[in-house]
Amino acid sequence: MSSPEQWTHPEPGVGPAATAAKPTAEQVIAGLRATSEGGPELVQLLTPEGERVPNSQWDPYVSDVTAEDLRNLYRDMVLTRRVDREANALQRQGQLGIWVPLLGQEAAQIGSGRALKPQDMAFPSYREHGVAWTRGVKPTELLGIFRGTDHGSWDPLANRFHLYTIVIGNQVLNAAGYAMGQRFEGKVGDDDGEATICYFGDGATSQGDVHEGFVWASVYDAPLVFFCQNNQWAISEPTERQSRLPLYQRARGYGFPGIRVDGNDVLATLAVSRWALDECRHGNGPVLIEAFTYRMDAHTTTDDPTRYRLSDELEAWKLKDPIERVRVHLVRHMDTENEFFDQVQDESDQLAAELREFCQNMPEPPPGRMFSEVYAEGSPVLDAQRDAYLEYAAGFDGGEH
Ligand SMILES: Cc1ncc(C[n+]2csc(CCOP(=O)(O)OP(=O)(O)O)c2C)c(N)n1
Ligand SMILES: [Mg+2]
Repeated sequence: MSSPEQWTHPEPGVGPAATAAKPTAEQVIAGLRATSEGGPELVQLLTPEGERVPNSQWDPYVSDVTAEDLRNLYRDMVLTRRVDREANALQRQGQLGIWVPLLGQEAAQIGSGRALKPQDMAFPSYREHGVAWTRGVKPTELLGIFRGTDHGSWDPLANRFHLYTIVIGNQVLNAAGYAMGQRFEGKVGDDDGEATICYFGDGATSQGDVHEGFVWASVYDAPLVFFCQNNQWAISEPTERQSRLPLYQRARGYGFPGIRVDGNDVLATLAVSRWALDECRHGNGPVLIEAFTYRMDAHTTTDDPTRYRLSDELEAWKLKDPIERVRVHLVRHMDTENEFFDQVQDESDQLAAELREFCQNMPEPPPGRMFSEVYAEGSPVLDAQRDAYLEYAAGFDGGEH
């Protein structure tokens, strides 16, 4: 009989084939528990206890990071978390239709987002509020999507940050096409080259779109960093239901490098993302990064994770909190005083107050907007539908319902 270990990560030629083994209940639980371990291949520069791990391969990519820079990364993560918590509360108060929490994924998003250069392009899924922050998208600009009043109110080209994509994995095709364009237009090849980064989840790796994106990007050497945030869950499905191999190892089958980084370590994520983006901008793409992290809250505000996962798993991951380890490191090793932490706290209070104020006073969109904002130009059929709808809507009090 295969051991739980073999069942979870079978090696070729060792033990029975994974597909032939029917797991026992104990093996299933052992497999689920394996989610808390990143394995020996995990790149980590800052331990959960806030200690720096020297690493000759990856240190050069963050050797320029000063205490001031690390404080800024800390600030980015705290503000991002605060926006997330506030928006979550606003949904509970009926101000938003739904919210998608990023709690726990701050380091994966800030580390990779801050590795981007201004000319790079990013394609998010729907949880990338931290990456949005690094691309200069205002937190208030995210709210319309979750209130159901728009599909995102930022300019994707100006921010170099595409609109959110709810259809799982679809943005991987968009990003592959975009990155192929960067290649065809000669925008790769040196330090000033362009690169694209595409965010998706562990569950998305089971989608055909992601496979197709991997194939196209690979055979056209597209400058594309596939950034998979393995937060261990796809709603209620654990990663063990997506793959028999650690996800980063899938890259090998497509012919490009794959690497697993501690997604709760902002420094390691920054280092690995800088390397991957650099490879891409010099023409050596694509690259797959698996950021090993954990979704500490529900999938969305419509989900109740207590129905499908054990609370001790969450407790174990709390000890690996992405923000706490940086805080400890700053205090112990970088002479950071309480004054700095208080200041970041004040700033986050202010940001939360602004978000609340904005959300509570968001104007209702005019009834005709759904017709004017979808197509570049109208059509006789659409115009007729709009006119009929506006006439119907005008029959109600105030003409708005
Ligand atoms: C094509 C498609 N199928 C199903 C869904 C429903 N759905 C929304 S999120 C989700 C799970 C995604 O999990 P993962 O890729 O791990 O991303 P995470 O939400 O954990 O960030 C599913 C199945 C969808 N949005 N699109
Ligand atoms: Mg997931």
